Amino acid sequence: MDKNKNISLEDLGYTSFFETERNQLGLTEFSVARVVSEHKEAYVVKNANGEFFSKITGRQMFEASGREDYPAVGDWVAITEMGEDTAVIRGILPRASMIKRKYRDRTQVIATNIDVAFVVESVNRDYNLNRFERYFAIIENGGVKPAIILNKVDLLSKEESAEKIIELRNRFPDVDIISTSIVKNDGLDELQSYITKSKTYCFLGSSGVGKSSLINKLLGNGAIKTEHVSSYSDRGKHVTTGRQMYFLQNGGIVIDNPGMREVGVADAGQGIDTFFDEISCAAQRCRYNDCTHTHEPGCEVIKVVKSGELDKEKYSNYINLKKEAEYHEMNDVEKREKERNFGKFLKRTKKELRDFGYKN
Ligand SMILES: Nc1nc2c(ncn2[C@@H]2O[C@H](COP(=O)(O)OP(=O)(O)O)[C@@H](O)[C@H]2O)c(=O)[nH]1
Ligand SMILES: [Mg+2]
Ligand SMILES: [Zn+2]
Repeated sequence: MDKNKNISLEDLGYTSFFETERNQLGLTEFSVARVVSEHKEAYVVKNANGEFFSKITGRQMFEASGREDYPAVGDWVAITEMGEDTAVIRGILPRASMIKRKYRDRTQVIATNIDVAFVVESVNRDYNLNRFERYFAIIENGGVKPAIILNKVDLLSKEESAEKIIELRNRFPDVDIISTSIVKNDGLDELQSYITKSKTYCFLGSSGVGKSSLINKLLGNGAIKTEHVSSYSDRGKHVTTGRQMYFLQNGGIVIDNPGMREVGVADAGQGIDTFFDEISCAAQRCRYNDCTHTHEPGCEVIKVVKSGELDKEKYSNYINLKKEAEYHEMNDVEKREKERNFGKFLKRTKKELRDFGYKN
């Protein structure tokens, strides 16, 4: 813990944005610290005085109405230091950005106050362009800049990986792409120099794509350091969520995440439109205001797909993501109505099929 004694709040990502908020909220009597890891009902927070094992106050827990009201990795919190390494969290400073996803009907905050989110995919297992877009939707929705890391390029020939990169460039012309291999040490310098001092970078992607391996390489000293987490283990069982912030030699701040199987875009309707801006632009010229861009006459979106200006895959993924977000936006009555209609539709179809002589 002592090794970080000289670190300043700015080194941890503190900016005038947070200072202004802190003053406006009258929190100047408290110290501020950044949440570096999340455990069961507890957090490790860090500031110039060191790291503190912290819990939130009962009152704050009482006031929290949803998951978003609890601290998350990346948050700036007002604390009361209770001793050399324990503290009480009094409140969360407003967030400059927040990445969240819908998971089993709940909203989960993945990380906050992020500058850039790297979406990592490896070239081998279930490589999928649509998944990138799913991540971009929640990233844009949170006010964060997305970037792509294409990892494990050692598993492809030079030609194959060049082809993959061209495909990515065509599909995502506005997103930075870095291709890497921890086996051949490819692209690691590029990644290192992409990361700048006092900015925060979040690594997202499925389990096994190499997020932790890449962060280990960036840390440059072997295994991911977890000693500050385990040093608290004598205080009871504090299960980590696996989200953890690391500080690089060059001053960059990175957050590792456990792999995610599902990336629900339910709350990210706005993010979908922002990311697919060429579609939203065309959509403004559609004949009908409530155009779903699937079958309507005078639909400008369908027109750009037909003309080849817009990638067909990209279009169909957009429609799918929008449907998913809209379904979640519907209230329960509407959902039941929709399901009932679908049930009727199935019944009708089955009857029609029977009338045609089908058995089922
Ligand atoms: N061939 C190859 N394997 C890699 C590369 N990066 C990571 N791996 C391996 O992929 C597996 C999963 O890596 P890990 O960092 O734990 O993935 P995470 O779940 O995204 O954190 C490990 O066995 C790594 O050694 C790479 O660039 N090339
Ligand atoms: Mg990992
Ligand atoms: Zn339309």
